[in-house]
Amino acid sequence: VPAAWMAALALLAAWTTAMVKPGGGLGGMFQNMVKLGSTASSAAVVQDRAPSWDTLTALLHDQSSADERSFRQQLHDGTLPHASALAKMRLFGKSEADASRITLYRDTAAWCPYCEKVWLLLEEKQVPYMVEKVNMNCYGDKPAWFWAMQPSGGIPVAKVDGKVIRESNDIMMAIEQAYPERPMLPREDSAKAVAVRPLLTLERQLFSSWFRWLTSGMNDGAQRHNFLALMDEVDAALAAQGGPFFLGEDISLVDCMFAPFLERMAASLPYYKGLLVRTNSRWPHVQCWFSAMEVRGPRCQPLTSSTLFINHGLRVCCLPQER
Ligand SMILES: N[C@@H](CCC(=O)N[C@@H](CS)C(=O)NCC(=O)O)C(=O)O
Repeated sequence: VPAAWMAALALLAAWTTAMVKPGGGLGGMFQNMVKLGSTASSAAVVQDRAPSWDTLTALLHDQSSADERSFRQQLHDGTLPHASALAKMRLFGKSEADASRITLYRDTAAWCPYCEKVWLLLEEKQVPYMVEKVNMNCYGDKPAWFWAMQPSGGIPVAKVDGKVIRESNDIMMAIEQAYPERPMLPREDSAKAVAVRPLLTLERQLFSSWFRWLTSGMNDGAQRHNFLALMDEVDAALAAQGGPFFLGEDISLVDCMFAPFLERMAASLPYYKGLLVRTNSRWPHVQCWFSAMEVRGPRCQPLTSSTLFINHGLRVCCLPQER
């Protein structure tokens, strides 16, 4: 153990000694740290002087601006006028009983793109819902109740009208069926309906090509070429429907499926591969799509994550650590 660390532990031990009470048990972290320093093996009790959650809540309240307090109140009440990854309940003018029809189990840090696409759909359709958060493997453990519900540990999971659904696409379809108001897919007998399946296939192809390229240093030229060709297809698909969205002038479930991934491509590729996506003149329809998604405004704010936030998430969860 370095000398500086030992000195720090000795200081900590001295400090805790001032608060020692004989006869009781030491609590968690201090106990371990004091034992580590091995100077306080006789210590019995460290009084927990940490402020309580209630005290911290009161402190936060006192030191917040009126705007911050209002934000937290609306967040708590499920009445924020815009989407927030912090929200645990969203009402859209409905009751808590309405919201309890759907619980979305998503990741605490809001990094998972599959959770995000379900979230975008709920926000865009203004379906009231509840949220439970669990950690991703890359930064934490999941609670036992989650493993019992989802043996693979994968997210997202949703409970829709009491039924547990464990795949993001199935969750989206279940939401679409349970809430036919504000439809996000064209009617099955319409001309646009035939475009949906090929677009969803294209989205998966684009995702695979991006992810392979991003996470491997092999065949960089070929991988780049493959990604560019698929982006050309995406741009052509947007043009074919007249834009700005994938099925034309209205946002749809297809946009919700593409958004988390295009957002991550636009954040990561300039940084890791020197390729602009958001502003690349080779893909003018993709540019229009990004602009249209960005002005969805308070109903749905899909593309507001910062580049730094996205790249940090990708680095922690997906990229080889030595990069
Ligand atoms: N097939 C799944 C794939 C979802 C997926 O890959 N989720 C990742 C997170 S982005 C996951 O479950 N990872 C486990 C974890 O990190 O805890 C779906 O579409 O729902």
